[in-house]
Amino acid sequence: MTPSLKVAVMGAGAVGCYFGGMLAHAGHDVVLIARRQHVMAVTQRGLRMQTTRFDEQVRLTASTDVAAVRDASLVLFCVKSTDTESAGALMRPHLAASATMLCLQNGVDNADRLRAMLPQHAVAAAVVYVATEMAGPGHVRHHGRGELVIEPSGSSAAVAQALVAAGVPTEISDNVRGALWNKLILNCAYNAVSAITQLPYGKTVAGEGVTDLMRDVVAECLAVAHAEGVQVAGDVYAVVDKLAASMPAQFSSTAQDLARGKRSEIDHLNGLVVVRGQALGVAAPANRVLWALVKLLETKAAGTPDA
Ligand code: KPL
Repeated sequence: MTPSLKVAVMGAGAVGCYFGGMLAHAGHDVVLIARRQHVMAVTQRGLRMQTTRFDEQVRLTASTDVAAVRDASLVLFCVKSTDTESAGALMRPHLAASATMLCLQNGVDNADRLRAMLPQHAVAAAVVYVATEMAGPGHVRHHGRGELVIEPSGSSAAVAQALVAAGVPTEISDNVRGALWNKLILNCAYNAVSAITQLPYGKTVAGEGVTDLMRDVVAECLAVAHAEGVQVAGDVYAVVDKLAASMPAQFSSTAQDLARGKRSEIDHLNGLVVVRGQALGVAAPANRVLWALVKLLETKAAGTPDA
């Protein structure tokens, strides 16, 4: 039996609700920091966790007030990559000195950016593989997977033990940078295509020429990673080939953002590869096309002023 943790979830969207909910389901004391509608639903009925293993109303607390991080020994930092600095600044005055931040985010640089905001705190990167979505306020739906790879830090061993006991397969890795790039490449291959077409992965990979496009994206990403001196963990081509089969009904988080008219993380996915490639003299034309099209769709969703 692992000791009960006090956990705060900063940015309780689908990823935060799933992992925070799994810890609450296992008996840990969890508070979700989220928007009003979501907080009201969770306060009234608990969090509905419709997972591949159970469908239950999980009891936990929720607050719109970021000061609710104050008692947490573990903060699951799950905000979008676009909001890392602003969310870090909001949390900073309230955090306990001993709190550990675990960054459950897409992209490769969030933990470094949060560390720069919170130099006195322990911050660890995590690589997240999960298919989830918010089905409505206070209701998270899980379509599959749900494993984490985390960076070694002061409390990683205890955190990993609690996560594993809560049903979240968790590995501590000395090459989290390489694992983050592996995940980034997966996001670069899938997210924009699913967002532009508003199709789930199973349908995107069935499209003519799509797997060839994905291979071009992967090759460019690997060239940029190589130029950066990153040892990309694992066989990325094999991981990319298998993802659609492991979550065929999943829409990428970028697709979910665009469908809700929200700003996506594309600048931190294909956009990051283009920018880093440019700095290192590595061309990334397939990534550039995907990035530019998603940016255009974001602009369209935001509405253009009359000419
Ligand atoms: O991270 C994801 C995302 O959608 O951003 C994957 C793992 C690709 C799952 O959809």
